[in-house]
Amino acid sequence: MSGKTPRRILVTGATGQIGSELTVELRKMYGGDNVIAAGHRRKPSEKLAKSGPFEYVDVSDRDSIGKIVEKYDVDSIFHLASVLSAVGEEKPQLAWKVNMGGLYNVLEVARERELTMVFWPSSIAVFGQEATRVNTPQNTVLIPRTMYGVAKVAGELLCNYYFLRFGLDVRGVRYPGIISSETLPGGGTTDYAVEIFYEALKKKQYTCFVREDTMLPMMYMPDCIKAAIDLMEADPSRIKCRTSYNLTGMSFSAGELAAEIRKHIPEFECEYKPDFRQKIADSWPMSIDDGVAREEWGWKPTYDLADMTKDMIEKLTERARQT
Ligand code: AKB
Repeated sequence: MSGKTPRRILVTGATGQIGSELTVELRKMYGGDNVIAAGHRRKPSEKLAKSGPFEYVDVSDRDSIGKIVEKYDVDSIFHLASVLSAVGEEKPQLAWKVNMGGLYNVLEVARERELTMVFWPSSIAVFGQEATRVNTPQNTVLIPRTMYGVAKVAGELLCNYYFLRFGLDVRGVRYPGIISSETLPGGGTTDYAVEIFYEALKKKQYTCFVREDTMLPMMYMPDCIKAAIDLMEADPSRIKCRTSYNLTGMSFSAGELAAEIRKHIPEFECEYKPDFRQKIADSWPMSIDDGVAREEWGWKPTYDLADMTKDMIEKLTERARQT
């Protein structure tokens, strides 16, 4: 294995929920010019555009990735571009093309050009109804019923293959739902856990698209970023799992989240009108056992439900004051 650290990084999906914040953090660590942000359709935010290079890349077109890798002499890729679970159920063909095709293209570019490292996020969507839903272990049956989950399982196996067969230093985590204050998620099943904050502050009311008792694993963005960076910085000898590591920050039901928000906004009311996303949520774990990540590379989340809620409300309130 290389054992080398990244020097010049390409981030795909840089305008997305995770990418927009991870890129800025990586630029602080490696220097603005050494982290190339790549998006597809969405325009970059001012922060992203001003802090370093930005390029449009279609991950389903291998040449489009190869050209940028060549142009900037990239040696590592954080490949975040992805169609999320809810949109993936509406457009399964697109989800396969972007999620599976995109990953394959990134791994091929990395293999051909002998890149140093690849980071790729998997998801709790790899699990299906056959897996234990409470404290779901690292190694269990993976029979997802969404196209998003199917592509994540196939992607995990592909990453492991590129590591074993070509020695590519590829690392991944199974992210739970991510809660963030900078960029809204788009098209996921866990999006309600972000939308609820915006609506609570704006309208004091939210109609949630999953049942009140729906419990899912979640994580606050600072922990999400810390996980990606800690994993990529870990000595390769500590990374025993090359599919993807289970990871979690906290677990709560939609009703518990609403109750926590009500501690800050007492007039807030939440009603529950489940739609097609309920079925997806019901097939995912309620909580995750991330003991292997903790043991092998020292994973430890910082935020629980109370800390995250307080921080989200402070950040969004401050932003509203400034605009
Ligand atoms: C989604 O809801 O699709 C994502 C995920 C859990 O992977 N947030």
